[in-house]
Amino acid sequence: MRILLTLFSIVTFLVTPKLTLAENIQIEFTEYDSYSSEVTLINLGDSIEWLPTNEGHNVEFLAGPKISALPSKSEIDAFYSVVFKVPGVYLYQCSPHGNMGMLGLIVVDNDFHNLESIEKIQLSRVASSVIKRLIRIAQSKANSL
Ligand SMILES: [Cu+2]
Repeated sequence: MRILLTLFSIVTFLVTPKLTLAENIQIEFTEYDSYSSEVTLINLGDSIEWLPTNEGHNVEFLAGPKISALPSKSEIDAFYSVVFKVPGVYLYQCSPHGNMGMLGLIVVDNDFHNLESIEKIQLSRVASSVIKRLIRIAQSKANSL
């Protein structure tokens, strides 16, 4: 009987499709005028929540795979949540601190097809060098998946 049960559970394990449930990732505003996660790789359908754990920050999307359908800008010091339904690379900044390098990159489904449009964005010198660094991190994270 025990053998049958074991066999049954092995077979069940083998035939059950792997369920990938949508994840919810949290990013905090830090006291160093930065996001707690600068580069975030997620799957299609996952959501990201930005927590106003430090004052004076928000989330403003600068680029994404569908420029016409970028998430709206969040209020300063407000909780913010976005579900990502289009694969690609998204760039966002904190409106008051973007020029100082408070930026974040999100890659949905490991899809870098619109990376060029992100590299072309004209920002301050500090912001541009931060974006270059974030892109390098994203690519090395993607390669190690
Ligand atoms: Cu800020």
